[in-house]
Amino acid sequence: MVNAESTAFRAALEAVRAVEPRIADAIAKELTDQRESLKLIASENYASPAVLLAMGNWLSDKYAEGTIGRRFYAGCQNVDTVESVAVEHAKALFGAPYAYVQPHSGIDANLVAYWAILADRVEVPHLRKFEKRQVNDLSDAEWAQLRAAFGNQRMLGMSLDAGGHLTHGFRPNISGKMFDQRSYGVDTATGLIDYTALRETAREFRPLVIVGGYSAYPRKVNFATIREIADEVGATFMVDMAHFAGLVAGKVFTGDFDPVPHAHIVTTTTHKSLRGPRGGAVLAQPELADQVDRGCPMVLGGPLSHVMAAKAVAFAEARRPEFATYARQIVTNAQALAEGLLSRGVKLVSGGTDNHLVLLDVHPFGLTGRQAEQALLDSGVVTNRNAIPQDPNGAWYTSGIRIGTPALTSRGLGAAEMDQIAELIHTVLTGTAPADGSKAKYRLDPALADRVGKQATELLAPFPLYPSVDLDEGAGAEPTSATG
Ligand code: DSN
Repeated sequence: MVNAESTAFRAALEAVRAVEPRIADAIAKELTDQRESLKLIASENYASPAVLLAMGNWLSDKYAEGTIGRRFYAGCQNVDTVESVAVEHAKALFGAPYAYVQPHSGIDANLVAYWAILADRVEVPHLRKFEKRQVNDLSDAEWAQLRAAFGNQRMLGMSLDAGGHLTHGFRPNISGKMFDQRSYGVDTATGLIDYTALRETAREFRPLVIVGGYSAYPRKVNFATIREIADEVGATFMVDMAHFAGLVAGKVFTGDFDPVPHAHIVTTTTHKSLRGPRGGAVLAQPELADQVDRGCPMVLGGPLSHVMAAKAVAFAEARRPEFATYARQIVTNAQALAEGLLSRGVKLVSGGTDNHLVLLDVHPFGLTGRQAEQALLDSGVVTNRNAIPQDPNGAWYTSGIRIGTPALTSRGLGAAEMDQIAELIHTVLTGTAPADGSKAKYRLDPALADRVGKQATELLAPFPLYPSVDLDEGAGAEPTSATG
């Protein structure tokens, strides 16, 4: 007998194939590729079949701009139910007084939060002068004028090379245009956040907003300390917990390391360590709730009601005790991976990890991050390059490789497999050499890459991905885990 999940996905693909077979094929191929890939990208995961299936339906057909019970469209009663259930789960999961589950992504969540903070703290005059211009056409001087109109507001965020995110006030992102930004970073000797320097910068710079959180910092953050600094200088404290939301939900980060009781406002994505659908969310203290509620249509387009349904399912899953076990295992695995790399002589930023990610410094191998990333990919190991503190190779070529354990932990891999993965990574990095004086080209013996690729496949074999989903002939196994 074919199980229900296989039946559901097969039926969906059949319906798609009848209209555009290339799309059905690409969807099916993505499952094959994900199953075969040793996925170490720190920001990716595998959502459960229940989460995935909650998205493929007619909730997508409904416009629901506005908020629960106060929409710009009629007939939103079912969207109200979906959004209310998602909010109820999010509040309970994170112990937050208020939750907003409409953001389509982490960037959207951050923009909602920034506008909420500005609206709460600053009188924003009408920007008639710039109305007809494309924002990208404005010169730096004009941006400075715009900021002056906003009250020349300042943001203090973690520097990109220390692990901060583009949306924390950096040039290529709108946040770097909206705010006059300054960065805090890490102590060069330890690789840990320098809270003393952060405090000094905050005292001198007097930011409106301090942003905590990161996308490539391998340690826990003391949010109680940063809140104390924010209070001292009168800043609003925002935390972007996109990367580690699963560790907060799973109660790995508690007390001073849980951002929710310490920050005025917390943003997140729902698809990384939290293992939900691709999307975002905002948690806030009550004084900011009214402004965050205006996120759509102030900042966001119509809510993706089908994705909010999937968020509700994912939050419900994360409230189960097994999710806490999963979250702890993510960290156990990251620490095992770090140990395995350190014992083979690989240099790690900060010398280890407290969370879901490990940041390798590949400079001692004579490689850039870009060369290392591509050589690993050739060998079936999927990672991404990342800047490291004071990176001599900049943000494009970089000197780091960021690896994370949320996805492989979802598949069921444990500490023993992490040590084997460390061996594979070390083998590839020692077997790769730069070529032609280039920061991108490299030499890697194809036989070595092939051998490592086969070992990666063997390593994954006992841990099938979505075992309950069989798109072909077989029946598929009965669901046994979050990924089915
Ligand atoms: N793209 C995400 C990451 O990989 O960290 C953050 O936006």
